[in-house]
Parts: sequence; C-alpha cells; structure tokens
Amino acid sequence: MASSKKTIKPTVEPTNDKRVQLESFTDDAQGKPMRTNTGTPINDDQNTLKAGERGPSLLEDFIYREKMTHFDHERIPERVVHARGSGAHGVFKLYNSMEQYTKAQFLNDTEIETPVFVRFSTVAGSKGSTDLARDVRGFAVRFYTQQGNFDLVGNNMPVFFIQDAIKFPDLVHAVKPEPDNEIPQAASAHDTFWDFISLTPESAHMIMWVMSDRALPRSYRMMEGFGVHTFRLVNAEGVACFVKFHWKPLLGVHSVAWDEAQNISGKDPDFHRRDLWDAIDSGAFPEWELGVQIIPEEDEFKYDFDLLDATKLVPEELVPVQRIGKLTLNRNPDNFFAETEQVAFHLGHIVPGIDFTNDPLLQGRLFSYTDTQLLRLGGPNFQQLPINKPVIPVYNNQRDGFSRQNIDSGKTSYSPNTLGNDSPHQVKAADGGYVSYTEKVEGRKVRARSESFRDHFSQARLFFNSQSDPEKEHLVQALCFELGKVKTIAIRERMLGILSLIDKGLAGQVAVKLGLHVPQPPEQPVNHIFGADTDPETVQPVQVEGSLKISPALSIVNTVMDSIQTRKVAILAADGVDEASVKAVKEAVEANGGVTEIVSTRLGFISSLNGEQIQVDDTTLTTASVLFDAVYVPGGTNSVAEIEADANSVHFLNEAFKHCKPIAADAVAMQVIEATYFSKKAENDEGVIIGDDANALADQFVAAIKLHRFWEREKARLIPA
Ligand code: HDE
Repeated sequence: MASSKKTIKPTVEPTNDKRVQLESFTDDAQGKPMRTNTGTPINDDQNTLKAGERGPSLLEDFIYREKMTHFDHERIPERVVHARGSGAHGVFKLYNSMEQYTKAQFLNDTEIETPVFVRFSTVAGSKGSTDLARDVRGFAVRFYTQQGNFDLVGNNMPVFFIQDAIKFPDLVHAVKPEPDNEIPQAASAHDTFWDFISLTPESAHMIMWVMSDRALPRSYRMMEGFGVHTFRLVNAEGVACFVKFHWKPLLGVHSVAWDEAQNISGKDPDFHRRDLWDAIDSGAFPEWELGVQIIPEEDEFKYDFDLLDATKLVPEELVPVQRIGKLTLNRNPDNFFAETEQVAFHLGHIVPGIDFTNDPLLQGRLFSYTDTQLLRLGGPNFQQLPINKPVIPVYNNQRDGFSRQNIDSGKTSYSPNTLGNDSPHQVKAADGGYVSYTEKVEGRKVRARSESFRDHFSQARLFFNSQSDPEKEHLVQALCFELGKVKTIAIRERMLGILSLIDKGLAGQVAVKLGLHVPQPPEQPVNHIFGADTDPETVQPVQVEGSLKISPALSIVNTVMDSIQTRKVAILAADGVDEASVKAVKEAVEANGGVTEIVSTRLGFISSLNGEQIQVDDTTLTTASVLFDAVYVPGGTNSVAEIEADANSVHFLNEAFKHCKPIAADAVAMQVIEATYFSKKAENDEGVIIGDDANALADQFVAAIKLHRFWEREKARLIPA
C-alpha cells in the first residue's frame, strides 16, 4: 500500500506577538456545543448514568468519570512562598538606548514595544490569604523579548533577610505558620519568626523595611520594585558594568495604616487584587519607570558595603537612578489559573547582554526556581505552557516528558547529526548566541562568608534615620506589635539587643512597650553565620560608620504627590441631598482621574432636593471607610440628618479620621462632623475641609487627596496606630 503523508495544518499560524499567541490558546465557548475531552458531543451533563431512575450509578459512565477525574485533579501545589498573587499583561517601552552598557536588544532599540507579564504577591501567606498582611511584596516581571524571555524577579524592598541561599528554607520555615498548629496565617508576628531573626543579625536592615510602611502598600500600583541583587550588563564589545534594577511607580509610593490594613483584611481580603483589576479594567493603566543604577566594574570595591551582599542597597544619593523606559500594565488576564498561577518566573531566564554576579543569594536562586516549577507544574515541559512560551519559536533536542505540548518532527534529537542537516544548530556569539561574561574566578573550595559581609547595622540605621517622624513612629509601633505577639521573653530580649545595635532610642521605645529593659550591654547577637567549628568570638558582626547619614530616597514622605488618579472617594448621602453640593465634588474628583461612589444607608436610588434620582453604589453596611481614600459629606438638610442618625456613617467618618484621610464636608453638613469624635476644632485639623463654597471646597479636597494622608494627625490627636 502506498503510504500517504498527511500534513496536519496548525489552526493558528505561528506568531511572534505574545498577545496573538495567548489568544490562540483562549477558548471562547460562546454558542459552542459541549463535548468530552475526546470530542464526543454531550447530551446530558446533569445526570449520571444509572440502572433505572432510582438505581445505582454505572461504572461505564465515561462522561461522569471524565468530568469528576478532571475536577479531582484541578489543584496544583501552591508556590512554597509568594503563593498569593495577582498578574497582569502589559508592554515595556524604552526611552533611551542603553547600547553603551548592554547588547540586550530590548534595551537598545527605542522602537521596540516588548510584551510583559507581571505578577505581584505577598510572601508568607497561602494562596487564599489576605492581601493586606504585613509582608514583603513580590514584583516579578517577564519581558517577552525577541532574544528570549527575561525575568526580573524582584520585590518591593531593595534588600533581603539573608546573605546566603542555604539559609532560605530556615527563614521561610520560621515565618510560615508554626508547624504544630498551623497558626498564624500570613503573619510574621509569632515566636518562630522572631526566634530566627533574633539569631540572624544580617536580617537587621530588611527588618527595618518590613516593619516600615513599605510592608503595607495602598496598592500594587503604588509600590517601588527592586531587582535586589547586583546584576551585570554586558555590551557588544564584551565590556561589563554592574547594575541595580528599580521600578518607580508614576503614582508614587503610598501605604495604609496598620489598623486599617487589619480592617481591610476582614472587609475585603482581595483589596489589592481587586484594585489592580479595577484600575486596568477602567483604563487607568498602572505605570512604572524602569530605573538603573550603573556602577563601573572598577568601582566594585569603592563602597563601604559589598555589592554582592543582598542585605545592602546602593543609596540613590551615591549612584543616581537613571530612568530608561516605561512599563504599562494594560490588560487583565483571561484566566487566573492559566496565566497568573502557571506563570513560572526564574531569574535564570536571561538574555544576551544581561548576566549574573557572584552574590551567593542570587547564585542559590538560580537553582531553586526551576526546581520548584518541576514539582509545581508537574515535569519539565512547563516552558511550553502559553504564559511561559517565549514569543520566538524554540528548537532544541529536548524531547518527551510529562505533558509535552510540541509535536517534534523528524528523526534526529541529538547534536551533532547529519541526518537532520545538523539542525538545530548552535548560534555564534556574533549572531546573538548567549556567552557568559568571562569573569576571572579563583579560590579555595570553602563554605564561608566574606568578611566584607559582616556589617549588618549601618544600613539598617541609615534606613531608620531617613524616615520621617510619623514613619519612625509606625516602625516602632510595628515592632511593639510583632514582638508583643511573641510569647517567649528571651526572644523579645534578644531582639531588643539587636535593635539597640541599630539605634538605642528605637530599642528603648520598643522596650518600654514590652515592659522590658534593653540588655546592657546588649547581648551580642549569637552569630550563626558560620559553621560548627568556627570560634564565635572571631566572627562577630562589625560596626561600620556608614558614609551616608540620611538617604531621602528611603522615605516615602518624599514620593510624588501630584495625582489623585484612581483614588476612591466616598460621598455619604441620603434622601434630600443637595445635588449641586454632590456635583461640585464629584466632577472635580473625576476630572482629576479619581473615582467617586455614593454611599448611603440603603441601596437603590435617593432623591435629591430637586427630586433628581441618584443611584446608590454601596451602603455603610456593605462597604467601609477603609476601602476608600477620602470621604465627603454633601449638604441638604434631610440627607445630613439621616447620615448623622446612622451610626455606621458616623463610624465611617471616625475611621477615615483615625486613618488620617482627607475628609470634606459642606458647611450645611457640620452637624454630621459634630457627631464624630473628632468634631472638636475639626476645622483646624489638616486634611479636614469644611466650607460653603462648593467649588472652592472641591479644589481644596482634591489638593488634600493628592497628599494621600495627614499622618501628623496621629500625634496631634493621640490616634492609636
Ligand atoms: Fe524567591 N522564590 N527565593 N526571592 N521569589 C520563589 O519560586 C527563592 C528571593 C521572588 O510571582 C519560588 O516560582 C530562594 C529574593 C518572587 O511567581 C522559589 C531565595 C527575591 C517570587 C523561590 C529567594 C525573591 C519568588 C517559589 C533565596 C527578590 C514569586 C515559587 C536564595 C529579589 C514569583 C516560585 C511569582 C518565588 C526561591 C529569595 C523574589 C521557592 C531560594 C531575594 C517575586 O523558587
């Protein structure tokens, strides 16, 4: 019989466009018949096959068994860390060519628009935990470049807890819920975490960040991102320089209060996820500028810290951040599981022109990420999932394995070969083949930590000293909260010893709240950074007097405050509201890109003074002040009376005041303000605006929302944190 060679045509032509590529995998079931996975049309998807209407179910029911088997296998292991996250698609556009420093094409050509996928996450909590935990946030960005995928797997803090990757499982075991009772979820305020930290002085700097307002972002869209490690850029001539990567949010860096965060966790645990989704959905696309700090190779030893030590940052005052391009997130995923859950980031996904350094944390990460995906995504073919596939076709001799998607044709899957014309072939460096930077490496085989990694406190102190007074106060309160939750007194005391090595005043303030004394002289932190045979006396941390005393870039008080875009304003109104008073503020807020919602005592429509019907968006029962950035009480005698009489509305205002938010009220609504606990001299409170000229009031209110919060209120009005 003559063999007939059939060619099966792909339904979608191969493409380099990530968007088209993903869409080709997107199933739209609109108007389509239901089938089994092998294509059999399904007649009844609601009843199992039985022997008689009231009889037993039959094993031959392939429709039921296929449906249930698939369901039973729907879950995959969640990420060991960063389990809770949210993703979005976008594009990266370069401002200026970086050709001088790197041959990475997407950093050379300002005409290229590189597709990206970003995933933000918390670290400690499980997949279903709250967004508002006090925690580091993951900030992982994948660039789908024409030279392959480049993943910048960073965090919203520029340093890390530990210096060597081998300590990572210990750190994570310590912060995760305690193993005997699996308590507490998504929280570091417990004994095992602080036990580990108090024995790990290298974590001092990171602890300052995690106890600061940076750990409580208002939104993923209002966080900085950092590559953390020092990386290398390599240009076409093979000349390298060191680089630190930054993401600068165009909306500025903003945070919420701790009391507010705890409240949000109950009222809307999806707060950050929803915020990201809604912003993109409404066309208010989140934007960041990519920043780089470039450090010439010859400056490797110029600083009073080691560039390879991930517990150190390079102060922006020493090496300015150059903004080289913009990331815009402009599309929500179609399917959370297929995209956000299955995306597999790895800082080993690298392209020519970018290279690693010997940072021992970075080196260790290069092993862990692929290893974890093998289990999480069930085998070595996870790179072929739509979200992980590069935009360029991939050919190599890898074959088979669980869930192989490619149908690799031909006889040869080895190199060199003649039977397949020696294809696929290797790529010459001149044609873009990846060549590692030829750094000279020499040394004895040792388990050791460089002496240059032994200063743990100078940058912790730099961070603390660079904070504004309210930020310092929040940091102290955070430590009092966290250590107050620790049950073992010896751990609290050991931590006070560590804090006193950062700043004696800081340690003293925390000690008062813990009812303890700072150990005098401070108990030297037990140094667990060396092996069992090391004499602890010879390897104590060193105290370095950092060259910089203050770094203004570290305080979020110095962030941009020029926009109210996407800020949510609640308008507390009821029947009889003065529509002119609503309109002035609503229009001013919306004209500046903010969002308003009418919040009332019931759902439906309210009638204004003129009989206009105004739709209610939410009630004081179904929403809460912690879900808004600002609140306004318009005029209209009846409306004002109803709001004043509603305990939830008054509570709404009290909470907004407590969390230092801008509050505005029409002069007619003064009686509502008088019903609050802050009524006394409210007009003199910064960020509380009361007036009878609706337009002037609206302008002042918008200006106040730009400032985000009036943290000074906490001290002036004795507000609990
Ligand atoms: Fe990760 N980290 N990490 N990490 N990391 C993971 O990989 C690991 C570290 C970061 O949205 C895991 O896919 C080790 C620093 C982000 O999918 C795992 C060490 C930074 C994400 C892993 C670190 C990060 C992860 C878990 C110490 C900031 C989420 C699931 C050497 C620069 C990515 C996974 C996403 C995820 C290992 C330290 C960022 C287990 C061993 C430092 C943003 O492989």
